[in-house]
Amino acid sequence: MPDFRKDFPILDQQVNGYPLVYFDNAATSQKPKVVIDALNDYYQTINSNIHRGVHHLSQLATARFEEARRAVQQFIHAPHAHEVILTKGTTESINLVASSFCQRFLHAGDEVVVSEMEHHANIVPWQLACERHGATLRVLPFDDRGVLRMEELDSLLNEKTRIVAVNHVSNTLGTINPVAEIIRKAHAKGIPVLVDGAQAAGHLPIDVQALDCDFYCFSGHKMYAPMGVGVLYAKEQWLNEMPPYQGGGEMIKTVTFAHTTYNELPYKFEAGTPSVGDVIGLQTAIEYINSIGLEVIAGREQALLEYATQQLLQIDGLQIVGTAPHKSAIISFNINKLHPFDIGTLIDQMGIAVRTGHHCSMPIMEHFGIPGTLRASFAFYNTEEEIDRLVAAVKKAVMMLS
Ligand code: 7TS
Repeated sequence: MPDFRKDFPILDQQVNGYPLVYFDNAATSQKPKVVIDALNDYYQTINSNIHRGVHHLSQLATARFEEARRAVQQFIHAPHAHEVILTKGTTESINLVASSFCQRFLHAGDEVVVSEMEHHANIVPWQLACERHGATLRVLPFDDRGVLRMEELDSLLNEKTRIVAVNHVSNTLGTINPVAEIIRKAHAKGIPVLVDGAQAAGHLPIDVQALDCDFYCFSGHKMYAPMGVGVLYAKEQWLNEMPPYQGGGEMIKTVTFAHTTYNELPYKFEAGTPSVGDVIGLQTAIEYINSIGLEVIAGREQALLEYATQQLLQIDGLQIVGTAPHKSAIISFNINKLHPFDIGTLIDQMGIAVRTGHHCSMPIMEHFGIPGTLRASFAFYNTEEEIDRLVAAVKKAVMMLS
């Protein structure tokens, strides 16, 4: 196995006198040097606004931007490049659909279905839309392992349901959800489905045609790309029927004070100057992932998940929150009644970065009747030795707090 760690300069540092152990990859992944270099190159050689200039740099930047869009298209197996809308991130992608799709298709008395294990970014935009249009939010529950209660989906989907929005992988429970089955069931009733792929992109292969999803959203920064760029894939048919999300430059064809006509896809949904350098960085991240191979990344992460699960369960009183049979490399846990924040603070003193709290999924905390969890989330560049250090540090923290 090659030493992937050397690709990530940030990992080689001390925190509080210890070598850094970075286990907060579900919040954001670290960036390989090739991505950092791509940003530098962009700003040092071709930085320019795109789609508007006749001049040399603008043409180069525009070409690179559109090349990056095609790289994303291939990465998710989208039929057309104009079905790839470049956004700021998952949150913006979901808000775009919740705003624009609902403006056209959601009416008083209608329903929107989400699951009980969504990130707030896949709850609140739908609540806002439901409030605006007089619709109701319905919830597909999960069981105590963190597995969706699929048997309840059929009765939840009815003639009032306008859209289903569900995550591919839960950022808190780690559950990999049966999104293909959800899509099949929804489509059988003529209902479109949005998939929040924030925790799937860069970890699982994504094929939007095989899934047949209507919308797929993800963030670059969780898959080794810079912050500030994300993706909304949407079927052309929906994008044509949806009104624009934001108004401004680039999204128009003609403007008069009496009447404005809109640009073609994808530009109709890309108002204003995009984060060009970050988009190019996203392409570099995709090339980096492809150079390693998603199957290698996924295999490494599954091995880390198994090892960490076994080792953590050796700790007295430790309970894993989220024990679905199909999981991504995310482990939420609690120890007796100790507060996650206290343990997280103590192990930070030993150089270990984990997340504590509700992880922007308060309904999951409510389900289990807990204020929060500790969450260790792994990337392929993490190691078994780092997991050993986590286990030792948690044991030490528990002793100090007990
Ligand atoms: N959906 C899921 C499933 C997520 O995990 C996140 C971010 C988002 C949406 C929002 O993504 P953003 O890039 O637009 O912010 N999740 C986390 C996390 O687990 N810890 O910090 C951010």
